[in-house]
Amino acid sequence: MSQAQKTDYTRWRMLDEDGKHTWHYLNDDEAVAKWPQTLADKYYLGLPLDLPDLPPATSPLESVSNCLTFFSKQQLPPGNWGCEYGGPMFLLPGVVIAWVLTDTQIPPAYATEIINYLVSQANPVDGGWGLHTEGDSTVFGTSLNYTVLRLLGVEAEQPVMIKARGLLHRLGGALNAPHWSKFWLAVLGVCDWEIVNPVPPEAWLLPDWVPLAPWRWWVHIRQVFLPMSWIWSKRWTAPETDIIRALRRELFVQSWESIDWAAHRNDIASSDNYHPKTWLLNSINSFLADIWTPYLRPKSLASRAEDWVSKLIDMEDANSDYADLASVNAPMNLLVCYIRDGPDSYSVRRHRERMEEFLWVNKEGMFVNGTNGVQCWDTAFLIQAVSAAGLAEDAKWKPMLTRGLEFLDQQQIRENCKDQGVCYRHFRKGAWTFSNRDQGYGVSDCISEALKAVILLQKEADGYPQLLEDQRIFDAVDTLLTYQNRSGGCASYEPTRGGEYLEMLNTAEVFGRIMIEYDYPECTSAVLTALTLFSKYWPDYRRTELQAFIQRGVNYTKKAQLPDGSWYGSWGVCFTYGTMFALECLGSVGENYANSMSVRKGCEFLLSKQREDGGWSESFQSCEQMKYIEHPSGSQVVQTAFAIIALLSVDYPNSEPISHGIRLIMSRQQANGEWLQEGIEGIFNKSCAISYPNYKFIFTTLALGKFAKKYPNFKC
Ligand code: LAN
Repeated sequence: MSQAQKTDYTRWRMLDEDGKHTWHYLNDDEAVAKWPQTLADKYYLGLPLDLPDLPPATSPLESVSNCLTFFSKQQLPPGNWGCEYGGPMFLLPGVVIAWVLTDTQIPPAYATEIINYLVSQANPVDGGWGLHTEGDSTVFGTSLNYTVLRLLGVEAEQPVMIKARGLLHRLGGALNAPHWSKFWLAVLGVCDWEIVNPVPPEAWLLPDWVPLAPWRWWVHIRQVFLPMSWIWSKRWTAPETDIIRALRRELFVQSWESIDWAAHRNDIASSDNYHPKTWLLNSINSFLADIWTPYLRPKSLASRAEDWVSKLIDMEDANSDYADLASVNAPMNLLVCYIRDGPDSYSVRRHRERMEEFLWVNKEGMFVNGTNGVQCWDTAFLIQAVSAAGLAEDAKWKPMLTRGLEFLDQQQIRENCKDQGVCYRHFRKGAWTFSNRDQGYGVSDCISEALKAVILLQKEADGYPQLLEDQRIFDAVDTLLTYQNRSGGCASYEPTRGGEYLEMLNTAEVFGRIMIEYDYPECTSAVLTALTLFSKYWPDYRRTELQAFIQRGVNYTKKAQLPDGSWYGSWGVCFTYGTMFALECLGSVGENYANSMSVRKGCEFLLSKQREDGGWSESFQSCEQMKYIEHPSGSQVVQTAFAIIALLSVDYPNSEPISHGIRLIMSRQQANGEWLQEGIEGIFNKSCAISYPNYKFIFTTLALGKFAKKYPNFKC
């Protein structure tokens, strides 16, 4: 297979069934004629849209209207918006390796575009791949993506492979890979299992009161640890093939036969070592690897642990109809089912189908998204943005917003997980997820943003159908009220269950702050603003609890403010993002520039970062290094919008800096109403960037709309 091939981009279609996104390549001309490519497909694929120029905007509201003219055309039939959700470079390998290991057919169009994508992402200087698309090359990214290309048939002597291999060898080869890479390579049989630090399923047999018991870990780590531990415990390895034998020669600096695998368990390249393993973890690992597993581990205990882990995996699959939490655990769960239930079992077939939902195609090729989409999140924000502009009752946008509301109506989770206590799941009745209902994981801020959108349309605006009856709104609020930590802050999927000392057991090496839930100013703010809005319409519902919750949340928010007046954002880039949420939160309870010291400091922080052209600019590196770092290409539309939203939500009195930012946003709008992609917008676990392409439409609209409401006579 040559890397120069390209599929015919006019044959790709994205199907959105009830918020489930899958990509289809139509080989057959008849099918092409029957299923025309939509504007949204073309936009995702980077094909020309041929949209007419709109009359240039002379006011912020006209700019909003131009944006909505563009963006409304991208709305998908169920009422949501779609978008790519790339950035991380370790997700595609999991999916492709799992396909290969489970004899899943890889359609040729997929293989071609995956190859194209990886080739396009190879670092132009050294030929490697990083942890994420913006990062420097790492052994993690390079060892796994090199493996993917080889598994998909790219010859080892292709220039792109020679270059990548050269870099991998300079970084010490795959022996220097982090844990997750060693795991996949061991499953493939490219490494020996001895090189993989222990992932003992016995951890799941610890009583709940033990401070390091896995139920206390952050849900992502816990759900990845489950299938990983089952496979590790079985030491399952794929049958040897020519390509595996070839990879054994290609990925290492030394001859494969000569490697003392156990001696390299802790090797890791400095490029990958974002969170070095602690002495505690190293001691536990050596006890488990050198003493417990070979000499002490009773077989009966191992099999009891495997059985329990296997049940928990089944519960995860059942609770999400095999969609699973994200694209890391889903391919691992597929592999567990393949090993345990056989290649033609229902569990394997259903996993294969659901894994399709992680794939995305853009102009560079096919890759794997961080989740099975951003459906509820983007839809909820878009509704809020249009409402903030005062346009919710405008007949022109009502049909679009009504469909958005219908989508949120469809996507609300109606029941808690079956046996939620047994599988350590949190309440989810009345919740919304980040993506779609099937995925099944409520998140504090996703529930809140969707709830706000519903209330804004059903209560604040006239003429919308009352799709969610009060009880469903109360269900959402009841669940939200379970989210507050003792600190007053809220975390993401669950309240925090374990102490920060658990970070000492962070085995992943490449991420920070991953072992437990933390308080996040942005999540706390979302919950508080949702509860404040809710209590405006239902002032008597659990009134005392709501008031106490809000008060504690405000106290937490103030405490979380940094000495320079900013707030650190953990999920978006970065201090501008965190400060926007925190100020919105304070603004929602009546604090403003005139009456609050905290607000004043927050505003001053933002103003100190405004650039000469009126914009704000922050790089994802701020998140990694925890200090404000400007984006190398100057002002960014998205951060400019964040800053403006923040200033407006606390009544910053001087319109001058704000209008300066507004002008910058408007000057970047294209003739068809869109904004072009700029720097990457999101982050997770401090080190991995992830894109939120719809932010350039949603947050600009919110900033422009809020501004237009406050200064209706402003003209450019
Ligand atoms: C997300 C995406 C959305 C995000 C917000 C809602 C924006 C945030 O406010 C709360 C946390 C949440 C839900 C979130 C958590 C971590 C995710 C799921 C991701 C950043 C998308 C991908 C990432 C996931 C952990 C990727 C897999 C990697 C592992 C380390 C397991």
